[in-house]
Amino acid sequence: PSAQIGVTGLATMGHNLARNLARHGFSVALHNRTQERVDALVAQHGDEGTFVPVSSLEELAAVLERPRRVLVMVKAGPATDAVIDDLAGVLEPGDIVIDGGNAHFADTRRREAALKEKGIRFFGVGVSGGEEGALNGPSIMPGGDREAYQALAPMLEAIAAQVGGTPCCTYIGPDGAGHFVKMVHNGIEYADMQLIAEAYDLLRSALDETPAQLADVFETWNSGDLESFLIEITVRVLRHVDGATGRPFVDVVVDEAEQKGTGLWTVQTALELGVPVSGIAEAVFARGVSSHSGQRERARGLLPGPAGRPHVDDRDAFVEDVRKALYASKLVAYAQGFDMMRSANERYGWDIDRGAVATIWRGGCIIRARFLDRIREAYDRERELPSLLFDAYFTQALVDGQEAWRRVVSLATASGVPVPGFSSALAYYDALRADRLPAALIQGQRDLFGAHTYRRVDRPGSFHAGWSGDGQEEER
Ligand code: 2AM
Repeated sequence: PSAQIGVTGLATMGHNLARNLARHGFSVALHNRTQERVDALVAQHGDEGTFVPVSSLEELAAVLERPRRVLVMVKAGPATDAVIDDLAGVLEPGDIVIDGGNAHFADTRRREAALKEKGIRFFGVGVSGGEEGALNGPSIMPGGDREAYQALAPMLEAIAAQVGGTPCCTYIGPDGAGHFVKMVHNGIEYADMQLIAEAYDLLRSALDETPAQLADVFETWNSGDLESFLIEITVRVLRHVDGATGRPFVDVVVDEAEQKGTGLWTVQTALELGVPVSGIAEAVFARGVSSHSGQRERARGLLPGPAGRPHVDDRDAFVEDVRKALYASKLVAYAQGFDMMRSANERYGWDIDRGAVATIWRGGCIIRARFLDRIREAYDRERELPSLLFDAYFTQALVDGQEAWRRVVSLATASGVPVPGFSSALAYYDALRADRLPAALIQGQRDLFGAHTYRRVDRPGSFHAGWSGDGQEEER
């Protein structure tokens, strides 16, 4: 028997991707460290396509068509390194190893370089959409050698989600570019979730309405610019009633948000690249604050704030203000995330096409949304657009929304409702558009205590002011 692709690592994601491949007519060799997973897949789903079970990596290499293609779906980290090492021992130059796990892009860059020395072509592939997506169509972000991609494209594009006949999979760039884009996707997801949560919190604080009633608000929003998977599931969560108590589900869940670390990676990377991703960072920090239960407990009885609900005269106008504030803040968060890709292109010599990324995020992944069509159009209009905020469509949304955004942040702040996502997005917006920033003062401070020099508005050069001595400015 022979197979067109092998999958090693048949836990949920590997299992479902293997089935997805088989359902699309590809013959799939199945391997797993413990044989039971192979046998179980064949027993339960063997009729869905052509599976070739194998019991060693040697056997896997023997049954695969050349160049061999092996999708590695084992635990991220040392396990992935171990399996890649073992594979390198049984593969030949020209073969392709694909890591479809949640690897850090720096690890992918390292692995790609190491395998290249052996002539093995390594792909780091971001796969978004969870279990369900893996089986029925994820968003796929492949990074690696462009020529090798030709040998993968038919398979990856077939199993990806499809939107209007376009697969949610496209070549992203060399080495770590695919996993980088997946990481940014997750960072944006953190920001989007935080902003939706702030909108809910404001509505809940200001209006005398139940979560189920507020679900109707989000449902209405879901028929406009905000239409997205995340708003859709927000409606479902808010409508959900706890079986045991009959209370709204959101009220029985402990309000401490957990995280697995991709938000952290995004922010760490952004700091290194020097890209201000305040929206993503605030979202990561907000989860952190929520989890500091000890400090929250003590603060609750100690630190004062305004009493009572935020005061709202016109309920419908307020709801519309919150919608606009959410949209504007979301726009900032996405603009910041896409800015990371621009910066990574410079740093790593990639050529990530941001319009193409928006296109493949329209389906299969967690942040899939109507909004991504607008982003794709923005990059169609100007491929090297420096910020999404400068695209005519989005600028208009900010013209229409900025007053509402300010009212919402003001009301929240005055009433003591925390809106770190909304307010930091607005601060970023105002900093970008400011005539003068107090950075000039900071430059003066730096020059005074450390002779770090400053530039002048009226002539070129670097200068150091005469803070001591004769007070004469000198050019440095
Ligand atoms: P297992 O079924 O034998 O545990 C997710 O944990 C997947 O990664 C599983 O398929 C698991 O195999 C595999 N895995 C984890 N650590 C591994 C390792 N060191 N070598 C090979 N496979 C590993």
